[in-house]
Amino acid sequence: MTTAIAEALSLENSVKAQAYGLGFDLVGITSLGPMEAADAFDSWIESGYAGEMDYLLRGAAKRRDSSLPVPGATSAIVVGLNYGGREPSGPVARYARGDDYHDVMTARLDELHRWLELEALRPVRGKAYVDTGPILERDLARGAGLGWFGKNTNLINPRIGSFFFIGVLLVDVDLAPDAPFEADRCGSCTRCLDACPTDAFVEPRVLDATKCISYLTIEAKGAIPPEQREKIGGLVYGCDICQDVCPWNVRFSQDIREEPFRRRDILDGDARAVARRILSMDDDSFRRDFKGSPMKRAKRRGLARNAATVLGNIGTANDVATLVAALDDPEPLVAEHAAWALERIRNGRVIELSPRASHQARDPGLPSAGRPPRRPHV
Ligand code: B12
Ligand code: SF4
Ligand code: SF4
Repeated sequence: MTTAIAEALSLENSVKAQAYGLGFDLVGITSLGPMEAADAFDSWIESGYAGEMDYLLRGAAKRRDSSLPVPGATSAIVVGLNYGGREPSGPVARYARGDDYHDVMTARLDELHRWLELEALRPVRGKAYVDTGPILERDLARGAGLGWFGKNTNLINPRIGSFFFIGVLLVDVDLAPDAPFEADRCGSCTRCLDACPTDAFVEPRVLDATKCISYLTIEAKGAIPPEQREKIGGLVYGCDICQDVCPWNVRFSQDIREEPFRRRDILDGDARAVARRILSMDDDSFRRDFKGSPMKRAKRRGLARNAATVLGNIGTANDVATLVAALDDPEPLVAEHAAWALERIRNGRVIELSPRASHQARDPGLPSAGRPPRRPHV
């Protein structure tokens, strides 16, 4: 058999063909062991950039060495799945507008695992991870040749940009690794660093997550620090700004091809419409409308907090009634952010006054500048 034919029939190539057949856009293989980014991860944690994401600390030893999460595993099959960078930007980051990517991708990686067992004719010890375990996924993906670390910290692939999820299947099968992606294709560009509204990059490839809007609107559980609220602008959940400006995305972003990632109807409309809808939800409607959505992570209280913040930034007098009702939210966190938003509108952020809105703005129950908010008189 010639080398070319042997290569074509190799297990590695069959694995890749199978993964592409399952719908993944990128596939590569890397070997497990100490991670190249281990030191960078340690100093990132020590600097406090992880904020309250304690789960990152708990699995730290395994993150430093990818052979530890699954005893006996020697290889990682790393995949990328495009989630549609060509979709217009909006109040909810693209990755979170449809069904939960963890579910979509884990099911396919499990299928790949079962296929590999049939192919290997033996039980294969392994586990699928999609943002669900103690591994440095971007580092593994770079090792498997999927792309380079952009200065915005995202993994960028020269063919599809950075709007893709990473998934990993760790297996106890020795697979020949692909060449790592060594080049840095950012060059002298600094667009992402310059565009970040919260100045969250300490230096290229180092993100102070505690300043990142994605962290503030998804991971942070308590109040958004008042000095950060204004910078959140119209973003209700997550942030795509440092990816939107990236020339690799401007040029190579893809359309959505996966139906599950299409935007849910509940997220139709502009930022004010989405924020008003979310702020008016009770626990039951939240559970119904966000069933199977990654946005569930923030819980109703987190999402309502974000929605109130957004209305404080871009709301008009037409949003006052929704905010006043939120002063009675069972969650004090939400009520406090609604009061902050009302105060902002009251203090001159009122942009336009429809006849109805001016009536609402005269509501004696509205908080006025310099005074704590009062409940509306019923
Ligand atoms: C914690 C986390 C976050 C945190 C922190 C993000 C961060 N940059 O660290 C927050 C909540 C802010 C976040 C936000 C987002 N996240 Co996130 N997140 C994670 C998670 C769970 C862990 C990441 C982690 O370990 N961070 C710690 C730092 C140290 O590592 P890192 O950024 O991964 O790697 C960098 C360092 O190692 C550094 N480095 C390596 N060697 C060296 C050497 C030197 C000298 C230096 C200076 C640096 C350096 O470069 C790497 C890349 O920049 C991963 C899933 C996973 N298990 O890996 C998803 C993950 C990284 N997130 C993802 C996504 C999609 C997002 C968002 C785009 C979502 C959104 N639209 O809101 C944003 C992007 C914000 C951004 N600019 O990074 C994807 C990224 C896909 C991709 N193509 O890169 C992942 C991989 C999830 C997934 N399975 O798809 N996320
Ligand atoms: S996701 Fe938004 S806030 Fe976070 S680093 Fe990128 S631009 Fe800045
Ligand atoms: S915007 Fe420029 S510097 Fe930032 S990740 Fe993209 S190419 Fe790199």
